[in-house]
Amino acid sequence: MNRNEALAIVKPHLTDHRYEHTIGVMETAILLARKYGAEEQKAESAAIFHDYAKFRPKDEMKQIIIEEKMSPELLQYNSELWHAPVGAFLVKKEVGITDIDVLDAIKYHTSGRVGMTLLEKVIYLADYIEPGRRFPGVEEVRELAKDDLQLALIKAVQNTIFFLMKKNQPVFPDTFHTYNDLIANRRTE
Ligand code: DGI
Ligand code: FE
Ligand code: FE
Repeated sequence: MNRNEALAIVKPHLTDHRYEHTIGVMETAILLARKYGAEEQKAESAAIFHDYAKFRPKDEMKQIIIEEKMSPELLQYNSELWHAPVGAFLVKKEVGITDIDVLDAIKYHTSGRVGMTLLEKVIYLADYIEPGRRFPGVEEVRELAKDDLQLALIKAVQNTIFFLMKKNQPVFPDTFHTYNDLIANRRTE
């Protein structure tokens, strides 16, 4: 499957706005992969399909989480989290992508996880800093991403947690675990 074939598959599942976002994530992910030594082809595929399930009905996502025995904890938190693991499942089932690295990058693109791979970091960060994103703090993360993937990622996860806390929203435990893992493995200057 080449890039245009992949984009044609994902397009009908997304709004125009979300499709533009996907293109931005793809371009950013390829640049980050090149800079930090991740596999460009995998970064491209994972980026194109990362929000594949974004517009699935909540009931359908909930059913998949239960039937596929995904973490039941997901159901207690914001349903915005569900499209990532459900997306990985559906991209395998409906699109036929079997590359575990690509599927995991999709699966963990919203919460991150402990022990993120380079590809997972690239996709998480590309999703956060793609050119269409405009929110407070994004410019700082874009600057950090130019020469320090790890620091950029820490800042992005911190901002996400701050943002949720400011709105009095619950924070999914894996998001905290991601943060703690990144901090524990931070280079000491
Ligand atoms: O799908 P995108 O909008 O491109 O971005 P995303 O996959 O990072 O999803 C962002 C949404 O997920 C946003 O509405 C905030 C929510 N979210 C991310 N992390 C957490 C979270 N919600 C809760 N409750 N807890 C989290 O840790
Ligand atoms: Fe997403
Ligand atoms: Fe996204």
